Amino acid sequence: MFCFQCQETAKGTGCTIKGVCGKEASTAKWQDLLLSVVRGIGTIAHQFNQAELEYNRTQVADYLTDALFSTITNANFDDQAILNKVDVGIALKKQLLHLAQQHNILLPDYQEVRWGGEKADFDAEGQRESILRNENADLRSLKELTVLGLKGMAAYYEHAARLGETNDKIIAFMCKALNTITNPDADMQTLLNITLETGKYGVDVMALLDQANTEAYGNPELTHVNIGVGQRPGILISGHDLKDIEDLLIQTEGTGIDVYTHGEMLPAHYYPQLKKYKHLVGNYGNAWWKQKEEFTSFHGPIVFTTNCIVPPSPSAEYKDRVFTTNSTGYPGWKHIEMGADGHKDFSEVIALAQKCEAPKEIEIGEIVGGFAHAQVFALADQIVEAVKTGAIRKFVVMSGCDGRMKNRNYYKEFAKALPKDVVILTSGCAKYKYNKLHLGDINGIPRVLDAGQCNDSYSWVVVALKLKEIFGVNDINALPIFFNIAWYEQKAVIVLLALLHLGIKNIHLGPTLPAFISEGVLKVLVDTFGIAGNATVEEDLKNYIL
Ligand code: SF4
Ligand code: SF3
Repeated sequence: MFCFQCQETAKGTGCTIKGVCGKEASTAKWQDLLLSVVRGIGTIAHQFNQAELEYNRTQVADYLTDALFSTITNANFDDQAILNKVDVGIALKKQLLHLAQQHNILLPDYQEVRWGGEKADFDAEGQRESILRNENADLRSLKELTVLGLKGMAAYYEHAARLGETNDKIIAFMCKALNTITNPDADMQTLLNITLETGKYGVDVMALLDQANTEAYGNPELTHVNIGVGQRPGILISGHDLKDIEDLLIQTEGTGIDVYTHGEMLPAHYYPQLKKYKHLVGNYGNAWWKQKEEFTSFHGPIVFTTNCIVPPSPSAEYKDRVFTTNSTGYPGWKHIEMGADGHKDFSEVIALAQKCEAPKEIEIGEIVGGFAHAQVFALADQIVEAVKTGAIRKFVVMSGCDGRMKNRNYYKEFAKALPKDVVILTSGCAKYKYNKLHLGDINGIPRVLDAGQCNDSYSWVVVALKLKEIFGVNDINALPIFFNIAWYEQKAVIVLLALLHLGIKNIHLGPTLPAFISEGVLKVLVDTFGIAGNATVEEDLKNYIL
């Protein structure tokens, strides 16, 4: 196997025997095979789009987004589920090939288009389609940067689509990008262009999801979230899918069960149409990587709506009370499928919860969040006044992911060491490094403003553009904002590409730079965008804040 898509990759270069995340070599091989089927379908669909041929676009969109999403770090560890998606893809590809023949559409002669999908070839094809099939490190790097961005885009698109918001242009771009990276002769410039264009559609997909979430559940608002526990049994819901938590809240109402959010589901509390449920009682625990201890003490069922799953140890007490849904999966865990009406049936989870003890208290108090763009705009006068009087001197965007590596303590220490006139703008699970530190406020404005999930990084873009207008500067980079982003998995890749597309320069990316960025590509990113890794807390404070 070879996988280098996340920040925790082995030795900072690539996992070759088993994933640090727990991914087996077999799963990596089937994911490589699945991605080759995705490239084949994307390439064919792109030719249809070029020829303006009508075909079942929704079927292609649903397939591509689910398949890409299931290969995101910590999303799906279930070989059989991945192989089922390969089978569905091969059947879809056959339909598309048939259509191409009927309409005399000439298809490119790429292996991914040609491959017939015979079961006996799965193993050899999976190995052939490894990331290392691209021998040139720089071309490979750009192709991976693009496909990893597409994975993040697929995840956000899937959430938006579940809430009824779709956009054919985003899917058409995905197909175009898949076509470009499938071409074995694509050159550096072509690949660089498609990588950067991925960022444009990254902005569009985050805007689409923002619209879907706010239309369905209202604008996030300032909210105090309880981090303690109640007396009743609970269900813990993790991941990013708001439609799932809504279904769960509706179905648990009046059952004597409390619902708790976990990890990236915390921002559900900020939405008026979700926080109205009285039995949504709090957030339990921290970022994804602490789940082994926290799931044990939670006592009740856990539902994963997206990544990040940590494989349980063989003796894990909680392993019979975990459920997956959407693109996630884990061997032996029950997967909840979507019903024909677009809703999930959580009755089995609820019945199990009724037999469980209430969660054990692991902390008490509350955390504050809900500062997506509308809430920040509501405070705009106060914020602008604070900037004008110098009460707020700088903003630091510290969005992104959390992870288990020790060097991530940088973010906690950096947050603690920031001068009292600096405000942290956050989103994603990175915030768990500092959202319980009680960093205080500036004239009533909290010093940690949490917009929500990683996709809500979009809010900081909207806020930055607004500040640019208010302060009358021509360049977004002239604002007193420092971008110090923490990454782990591939949703952070699409967020990064989106920020680059918007012309944001000098972004710091840590705790280490991605293994999939080759030396040649790094040079381009440094020369064009001033991208840098982080140094020590002291050095970064001295160079960028003080
Ligand atoms: Fe390794 Fe990360 Fe890939 Fe898992 S996702 S196999 S940890 S690079
Ligand atoms: Fe976290 Fe997995 Fe990325 Fe949505 S839950 S930010 S790591």
